[in-house]
Amino acid sequence: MNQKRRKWYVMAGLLAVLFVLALYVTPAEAAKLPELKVKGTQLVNDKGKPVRLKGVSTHGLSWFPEYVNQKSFTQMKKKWGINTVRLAMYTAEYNGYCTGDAKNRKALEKKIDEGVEYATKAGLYVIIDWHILSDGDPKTYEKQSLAFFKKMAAKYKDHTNVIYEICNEPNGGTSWATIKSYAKKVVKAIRAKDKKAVIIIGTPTWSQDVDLVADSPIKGYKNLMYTLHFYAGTHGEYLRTKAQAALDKGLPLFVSEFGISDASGNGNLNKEEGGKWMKFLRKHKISYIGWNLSNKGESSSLIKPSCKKTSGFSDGNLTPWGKWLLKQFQK
Ligand code: IDC
Repeated sequence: MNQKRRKWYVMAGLLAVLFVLALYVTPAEAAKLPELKVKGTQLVNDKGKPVRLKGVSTHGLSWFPEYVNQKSFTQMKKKWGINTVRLAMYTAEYNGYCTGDAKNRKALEKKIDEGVEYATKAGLYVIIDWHILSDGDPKTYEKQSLAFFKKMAAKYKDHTNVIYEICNEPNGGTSWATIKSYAKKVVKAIRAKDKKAVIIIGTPTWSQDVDLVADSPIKGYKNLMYTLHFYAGTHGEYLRTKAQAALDKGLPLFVSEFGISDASGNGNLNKEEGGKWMKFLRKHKISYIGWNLSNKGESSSLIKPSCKKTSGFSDGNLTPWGKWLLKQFQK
């Protein structure tokens, strides 16, 4: 072999190695999403430009774990146009994190690890949701929550796409003073490890009394947002007025869960009221997450009960709510 030809082979070999390396390295690199910040009431990207997160919440991770898979996450990003997925981990209901045994807790943590990994590979932001519900006061499982979020924050502090939601929907008359005292502890625990991630804080009365919270938000930390939830079949203008009052007082809101059925997650869809809500959210550049990615027989499920697939959904596999929500993502 002459000198020239040998050089050529070496070059070609090097290029091939580089090509293969690029194949492995690029997906992880591409998935590093811009770090998010809160500026005024608005979520912004690393360049200070307003960002709206739009996405889908899982049903309970113990209930419907099968929908947390790479194919479904990638499809939702590419075909549905979402940029965020929420991993809803019930604390009390149905093999909840705090009511089940140690094995169950381990399984749930594994599901979250998988969910974060799939979301990261798909290029999605991912919300880790401490889904309190029948345990109406977040202090009921405060100790467990602190341990959980310390663990999560240590694990995910370098992920730019992870968001922590620390108490889905306080209820049962739990006051903002009580929630605030819980939230201050959890935020402090998260910030000990993760200095910047966005943290979403639940508000009284199933995350509706944002106007009350706006009178006394948590001070001393950046990148905190507050939860506003609505189901358009039950909640209309009255709740938008409360939300507007909160925004006027400068409270950053995040709609980490909503539907257009009634508040039970079932019943008729109210598309007209849903449309009014979407207009309101658009006007204020508020992020929103639709409930829920499952085929449970209720009108707030995105997938028809007859569809047994857990990815690769066609339009025909979607419920009327699923079709409606997809149209919103594409607007
Ligand atoms: C509902 C589910 C339903 C489940 C129930 C458990 O859709 O399948 O049996 O929880 O109590 C919320 C909650 C969310 C609810 C949803 C609909 O955050 O957990 O899911 N909802 O009721 N707040 C308002 C409505």
